[in-house]
Amino acid sequence: MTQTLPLPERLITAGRTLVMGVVNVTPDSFSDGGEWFEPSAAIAHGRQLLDQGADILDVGGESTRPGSARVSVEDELDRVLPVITALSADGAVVSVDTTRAVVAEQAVAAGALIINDVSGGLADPAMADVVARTGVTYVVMHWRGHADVMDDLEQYDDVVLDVRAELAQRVAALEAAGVRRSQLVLDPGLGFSKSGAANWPLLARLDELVALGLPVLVGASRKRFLGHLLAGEDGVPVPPLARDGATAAVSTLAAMSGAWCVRVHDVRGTSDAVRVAQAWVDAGGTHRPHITAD
Ligand code: PMM
Repeated sequence: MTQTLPLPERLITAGRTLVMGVVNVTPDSFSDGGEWFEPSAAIAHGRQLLDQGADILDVGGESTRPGSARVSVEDELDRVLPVITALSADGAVVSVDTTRAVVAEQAVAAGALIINDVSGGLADPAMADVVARTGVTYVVMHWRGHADVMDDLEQYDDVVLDVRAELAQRVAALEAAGVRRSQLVLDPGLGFSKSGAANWPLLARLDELVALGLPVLVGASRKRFLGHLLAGEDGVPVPPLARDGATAAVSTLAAMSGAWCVRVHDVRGTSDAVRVAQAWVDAGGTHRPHITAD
């Protein structure tokens, strides 16, 4: 049986890995903090990302930067709703990056077609019900705790097997709560309770996650482990804006490994990267299937 997410036809039939462009409406995101904080600037930024080839726009109002404090529900709603309303009205496929059920529900009412929950439903017990009732696509990311504690929750026996098992548990719990399997997308949660080295096996063995039979989203963009990889002899990580080449390289390899979608800040580079990967595959290069599953 082929799985089809509840998304517009043009995304289902794209025939390549999709590109999700990040629209952070926050004053303190780790990689583009504050640049698009005003709703009007965030809306303009979203439109620019669409022009650059984004298939999905991911609108978030709460920073997940390691160590950051939570924002209030009211502030989060004030940040994301005007942006989601405007971009959805343009015809964009919008996802809301939130761990809160009330924010997710209002975002869907404002036009969001995807709930992107970095906690995979663990942060808010009411989330599963919102996902079940709205019937939208739901990104289940691997997560062990909020930003203030996540760096202390990094113990794994085998990071790939542990992340896969914990995601499978989330899928079972969500299905038991009435969520349909065909709504679900999995995400290894790069950088979330994972130190630099732990991120590489999750990428190199992405096929083990893809083998669970659900679409997989990869969010490597500008993350710390790429900054460390590119550090000079002094060992100082390169800054977030200098990580876009590495991000595009990860996008290419993730696409070749069966990723359904990649979440990035620099849409232009990754939009090119996923097209290169698809041309390679179309010309007979080795690949693993994306989107569809048995
Ligand atoms: N990473 C961040 C935020 N949201 N969502 C998903 N599904 N996967 C991720 O890896 C992810 C995410 C943190 O990055 P940002 O501060 O640049 O948005």
